[in-house]
Amino acid sequence: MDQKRSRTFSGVKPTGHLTLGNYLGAVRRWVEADQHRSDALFSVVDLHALTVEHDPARLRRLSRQAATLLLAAGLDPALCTVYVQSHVDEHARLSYLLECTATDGELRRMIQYKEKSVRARAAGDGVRLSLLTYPVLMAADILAYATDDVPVGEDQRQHVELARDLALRFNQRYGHTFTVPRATHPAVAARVMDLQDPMSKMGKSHENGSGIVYLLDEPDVVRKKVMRAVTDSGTEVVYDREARPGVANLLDILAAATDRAPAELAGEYSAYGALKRDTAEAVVELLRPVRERHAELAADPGYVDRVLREGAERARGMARPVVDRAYRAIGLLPAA
Ligand code: AQP
Repeated sequence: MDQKRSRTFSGVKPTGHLTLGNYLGAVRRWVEADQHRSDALFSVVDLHALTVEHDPARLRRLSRQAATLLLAAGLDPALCTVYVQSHVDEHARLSYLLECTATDGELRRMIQYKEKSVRARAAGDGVRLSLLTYPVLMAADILAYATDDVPVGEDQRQHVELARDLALRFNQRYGHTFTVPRATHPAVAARVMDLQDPMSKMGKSHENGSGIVYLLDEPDVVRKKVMRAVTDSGTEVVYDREARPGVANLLDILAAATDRAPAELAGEYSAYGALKRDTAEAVVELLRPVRERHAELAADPGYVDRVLREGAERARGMARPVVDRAYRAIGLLPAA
């Protein structure tokens, strides 16, 4: 008997240029595994980029660039659905119902809210209400597609947990409506750290880019950033994320780029210099085809537009019945 293919949803927010962290933690698995083995949707989640100070023209540019990079990395519109979140109204439609399911307390506990609200206040900016509520929108992104698997980096674990909790609560109160999703993480490099500050995640919206490898960085820029990575005091190459976070981060990156195990690689190096050199070259080679394909696709914006238009149509068709079902279940009168 035919088994139903599982459903995958994940996304990337256009708050900056995509990074090596996005690639190793998420995008590469979408390309190599998820789009082949499941019914998969990948979205440029642009509404999430509105939760902090933003420039409209830059947001438009970054949204297009992110979509182009997803295709350049190897997402194939014949295998999966690639689209922009704001092109599909169902996300925002469902989000409100989930706001009526979530509690103020559970949103205030979100680590990203705590960290980013401190940052916004320190910069003298107001804290947008959407910074508090966007994990509910993310839950809507996931639940609208009856998603089984959410392939994400480690930093998104808490948000996917919230989506699970909301699905279970809604189902319990109003009858079975949503599939309960689960997060999946890569075995290695689920949390790539900033090369200049190995205690912080490599994040695309961070202001100082010297510890961040962007997917579109030129090879020499990648080499420079990796060679200047902060390592730990000591000279021995050992894999210990707690005691030697800088070296462990390089080992994670090299391991992910070469499909090896970080602890095993550690045994092959006796000095930081050689480890940095090999890591730099491995990253340059890993990103080379993505950069090259991006240049080709960026020269053909009509193709990217078409993919996004068709993707949004497909996505709408998948989300609408689920969201309509939720509207009925919660007690809203169907339009005659
Ligand atoms: N450093 C990382 N290591 C592993 N995975 C990562 N991801 C992000 N950074 C790393 C994963 O990439 C997917 C898309 O991420 P995102 O666009 O939601 O977040 P971001 O790149 O971290 O962007 P920001 O704006 O800089 O976010 P904050 O401010 O939250 O750091 C996700 O699957 C994510 O896990």
